[in-house]
Amino acid sequence: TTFRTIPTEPIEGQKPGTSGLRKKTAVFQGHHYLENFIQSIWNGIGGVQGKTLVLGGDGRHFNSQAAQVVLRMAAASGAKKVIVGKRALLSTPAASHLIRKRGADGGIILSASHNPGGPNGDFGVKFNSANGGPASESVMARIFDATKVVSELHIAESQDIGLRTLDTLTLGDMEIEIVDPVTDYAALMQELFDFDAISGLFKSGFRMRFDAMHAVTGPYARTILEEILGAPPGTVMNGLPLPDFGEGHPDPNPTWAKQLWDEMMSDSGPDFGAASDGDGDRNMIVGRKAYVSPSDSLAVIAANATLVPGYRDGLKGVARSMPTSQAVDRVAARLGIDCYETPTGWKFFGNLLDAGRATLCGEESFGTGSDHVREKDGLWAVLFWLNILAVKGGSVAELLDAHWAEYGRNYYSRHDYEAVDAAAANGLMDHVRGQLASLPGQSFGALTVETADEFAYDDPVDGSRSEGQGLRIGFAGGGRVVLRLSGTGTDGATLRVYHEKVEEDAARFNLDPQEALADIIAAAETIAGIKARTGRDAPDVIT
Ligand code: VG1
Ligand code: CO
Repeated sequence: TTFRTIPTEPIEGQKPGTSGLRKKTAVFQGHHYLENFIQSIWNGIGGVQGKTLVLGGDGRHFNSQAAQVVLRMAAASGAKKVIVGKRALLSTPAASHLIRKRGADGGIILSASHNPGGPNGDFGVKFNSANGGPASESVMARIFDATKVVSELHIAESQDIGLRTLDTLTLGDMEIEIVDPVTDYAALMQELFDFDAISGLFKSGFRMRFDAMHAVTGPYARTILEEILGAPPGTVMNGLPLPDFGEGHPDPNPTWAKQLWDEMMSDSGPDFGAASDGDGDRNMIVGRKAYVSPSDSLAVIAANATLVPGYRDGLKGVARSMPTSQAVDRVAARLGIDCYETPTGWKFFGNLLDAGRATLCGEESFGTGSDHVREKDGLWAVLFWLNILAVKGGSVAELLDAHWAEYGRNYYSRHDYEAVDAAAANGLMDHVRGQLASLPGQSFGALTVETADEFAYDDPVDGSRSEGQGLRIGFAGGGRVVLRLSGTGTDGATLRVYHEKVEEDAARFNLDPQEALADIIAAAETIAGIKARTGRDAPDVIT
């Protein structure tokens, strides 16, 4: 094998966001774009000489070609071994598990997650550390610094490596082990959950639909739900991974998982519905005519965790991202365990999980997970719900009602304004930032502002500080508005406005969240001037 050193020049804008580097596919296919970034990862982490890496992706357009580049560049920089999923596929949680199980030094996940794929869609590269989780902010900063000075690429000259059969190959001195992407992950799920109880549930006639959205979870869901747990064939819909996700937007929410949503909202719908995103780390949970907001899902899982074998001994603590509703806080208070509030993005949970301070984590953006891996995990959350329902009996709606009766309901909704002019979005944030000092004490209708600040996080484990993590406005009675700009979009800016309101009156537990939150939504508009500044009458996506 010949190794070549190729001169290159830094490419501007290779700054990783909330979850790795995400750009239009065509940008990633540009001259040296991917190569520069991969080389910068190696350079930023002090090289890959002698290291073992895990590699896989969500199967989107350019996944296979990009995987070949990573293999050639790992070999040329002296990596000892790369463990790669067959056909270069691995869901994000499966990659996280594989890194941990094999004691690898890290991993590359080729994914733009919930963003659309295809030649006109998005591509992405994530780097995970030896704990299996997204690399910390400081590691990502070193990688970004490396992109600014990268001057040469090291790459092996070789034919494409065949990744279609389980095998162990070599490229130069580097070993390449091709593994089944599903096997180890399915075994982990079997350790955590009561598979007998869940298969009993399916035997009893319980009907489920799982929408894999033509993304990576198709093979995982078919193996686990249909083959191992005995759910009837056809339980998994859109189960064939496609490079463009069937021209869909692989984001499991009521807007993009419309087909599943419509089935679940019908009187004759299945008992239980779920969906996952491009790379398998998100989940949407929905019962017959009963949508479970991701924040509520986290709270319900926390409240019922000891019903599940892997969590029988209880939770060490819980953590949620700042914009996630405070429903889980009430459960933590009742359980007498700590509840941490972190910035958006899974990388902030890693230290809490590693230090044994938190067992469960969640985000309002359809992300739930635990210390079984270091990523959010879509199918894990689905199995958690199935396990709870199998033990408790009853419907999703009944489970939710019982939860609210016990803890109260945190009404919650996120409004997204996508592809907004970046200057206008920054102007809006500045406009709100400028009011933070004067907002407390002001009233908007019946609401009075109690607190207003820009969220900064002090990591209790390593002492690092992360500033500028979202503007938050707290009202008397526990209501909140949070505003932040997305770190995963690839078109202009995406404004996210998060609304929350606490309801303790049982007679008001079954309102439409948009109605229940109307005064909070109106206050956000008055404070931020969203319509005028974005030029939009309404959000693009409401979750
Ligand atoms: C979004 C979500 C965030 C999530 C991130 C990655 O980030 O809001 O909660 O961690 O996506 O998820 P942002 O910066 O666009 O709000 V995934 O499944 O796209 O890796
Ligand atoms: Co994802």
